[in-house]
Amino acid sequence: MLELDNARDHSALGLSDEQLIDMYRKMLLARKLDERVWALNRQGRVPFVVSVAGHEGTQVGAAFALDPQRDWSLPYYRDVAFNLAMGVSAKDLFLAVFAKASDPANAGRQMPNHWSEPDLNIFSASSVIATQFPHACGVAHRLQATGSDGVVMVSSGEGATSEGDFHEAMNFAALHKLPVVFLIQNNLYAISTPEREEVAGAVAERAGGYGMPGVEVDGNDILSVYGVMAAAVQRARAGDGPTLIEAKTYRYYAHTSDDDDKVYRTAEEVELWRRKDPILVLKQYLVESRLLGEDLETEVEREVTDEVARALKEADAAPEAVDWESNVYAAPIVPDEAALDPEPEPAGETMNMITAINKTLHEVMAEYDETAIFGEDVADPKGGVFKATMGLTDAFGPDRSFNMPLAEALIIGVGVGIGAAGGRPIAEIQFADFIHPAFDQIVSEVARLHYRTNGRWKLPMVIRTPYGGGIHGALYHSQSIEAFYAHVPGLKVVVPSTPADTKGLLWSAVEDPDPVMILEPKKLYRLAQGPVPDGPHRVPIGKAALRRTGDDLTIIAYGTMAHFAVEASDKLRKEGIEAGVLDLRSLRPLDWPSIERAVRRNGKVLIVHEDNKFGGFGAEIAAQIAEKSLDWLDAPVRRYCSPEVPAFPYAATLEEQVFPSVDGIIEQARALAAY
Ligand SMILES: Cc1ncc(C[n+]2csc(CCOP(=O)(O)OP(=O)(O)O)c2C)c(N)n1
Repeated sequence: MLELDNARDHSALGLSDEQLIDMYRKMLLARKLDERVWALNRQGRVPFVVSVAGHEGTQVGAAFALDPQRDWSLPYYRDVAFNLAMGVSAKDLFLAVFAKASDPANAGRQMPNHWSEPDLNIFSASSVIATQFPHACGVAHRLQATGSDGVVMVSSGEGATSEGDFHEAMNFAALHKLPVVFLIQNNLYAISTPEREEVAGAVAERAGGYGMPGVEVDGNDILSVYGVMAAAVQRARAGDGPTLIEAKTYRYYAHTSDDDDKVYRTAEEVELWRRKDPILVLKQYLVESRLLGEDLETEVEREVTDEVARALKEADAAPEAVDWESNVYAAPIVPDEAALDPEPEPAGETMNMITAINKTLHEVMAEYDETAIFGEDVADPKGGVFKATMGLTDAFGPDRSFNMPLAEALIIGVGVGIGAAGGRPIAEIQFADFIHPAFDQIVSEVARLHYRTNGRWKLPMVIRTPYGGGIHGALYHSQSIEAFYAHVPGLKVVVPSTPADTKGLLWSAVEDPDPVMILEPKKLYRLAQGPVPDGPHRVPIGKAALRRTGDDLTIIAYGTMAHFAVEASDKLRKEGIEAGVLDLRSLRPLDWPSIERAVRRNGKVLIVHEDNKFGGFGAEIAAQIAEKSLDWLDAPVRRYCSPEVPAFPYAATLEEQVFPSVDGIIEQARALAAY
């Protein structure tokens, strides 16, 4: 257990009289702002309010132990007082409440209380409970790896400590002795659910399982909170690792303006806690210490009231938010030129796809010091289950190439934090089938960060994962996941089919300021051989490659199926059918001009993918052709995909029946050509 500094004397804690008065001012400011915001809500002027009242002692006490110049924080939605104490202005908070265009955190795109202030190292938050914990670890990992002595504070309510993200982050923070302080504000309820129905044991005791100190503190006593927090920060700064602090506190109002707390707690209970109001506790201390007389109290009260009124007025007068469309991407890509001719084979040493990946990773990591690669078993000596990351730990050290615990949400969440703190994360998910635990981090966090902050945070993250079937991988080593992720604005999704493109897309992805998911067709890891240019080689994201031209039909495919389509096209040519092959390479953004050109060229399109047909990516291509190029069609668009069974049954006799084949493509192409 961490030593709890129970000094009831602020100077013993290193706090000056002025700092103490300032703490009081910040608490009062938060309370008055809170009251004002509730009033606005009752007047029907703002739709949604999250209250801080009751938590001010915990939050201001914690903030005063941090240094916004070098420390980072990942506050949660109730942290109004924390943000004010860190230097966010009351006006900025009102801009968020009114969802105005100049709301610096969200530009009107998120509900209020979704903090973000890059200038104060306050990282953007979503509404998803607990996703911030892995982010905090990522930031801390980057700080640690770059030799900074910065500390990361991450907070939540006690309800959040039941989420997997919390536990995965605690584990990782303890493993790496990361400079993180987990601050849990236990107000006894998660909306209506009382603590006894959500937390087994005590929150602070959860630290024990991860071998880190856990401390319980009276969250309504700002001096106790400050003492514990300062000790935890000092411990983290000294390299001694993370601490979990459980601050016992209470919220005086309902969970949010949409909640009715009368149905789950009594007025007497609220009243009991009001007697321990953190503002009263500090005020009493100040009066007893002769630091707060009537004059000063009146002055502080007036100052704070004026500040709230001024901030409200200014925010109210600010222009409304109108821009809903910009900043989905940091570098939007709108393909405008169709692929006209087959891409010439590049010159270079012939190698397979997995070798190309490994060589490229060595190159990009040598080129960019800020890159870090991590995932399950990626570190040497194993170097990845497919050997894609072989030699990287030896070459670049364990801070830049490291194993992750078996926790996919953590892998992606840590990547978010590394990216936030200036790194270029390259996350490996061992098999695409196991990416699903990270769906939330990818869709809610990775893809939305740029948009939700209107471009104030960028995430140049690469997510690599082997995907697809045809290798007897059975139901859980064969899945095609592209339809899930290509659907999501904010992500870029690419699928190479040749070793050279794998290299080129990887270089482009690492250099791209947006998150890019690279789906590596693992059937092609050793099957696809080809020349790969030496040194930096970039294939533009959003650009399809015409592999074959043909006047009878065009096969549109990607990944393993593009590889098969080329083989099918060459065989079809021998029987007099000219089938063009358009290898999409990039699913989002989609190279529409090249698709359109293919449709115009021969009016017949066969879309091939190994994912099942229903709701698959081919449906998007077919729909776009129907919407935009119907008049050019000479035959209905055909889709050749796997049937509606989970991909793919294990026995060779089963898999060969459902996995799309070269012969299957040929058969479909013949029928289409004859239409
Ligand atoms: C993953 C997720 N599940 C559910 C919700 C809905 N939700 C919002 S706040 C909340 C309760 C959180 O309680 P706690 O962590 O104790 O924090 P408090 O609000 O009490 O400060 C819930 C269930 C959500 N935002 N995210």
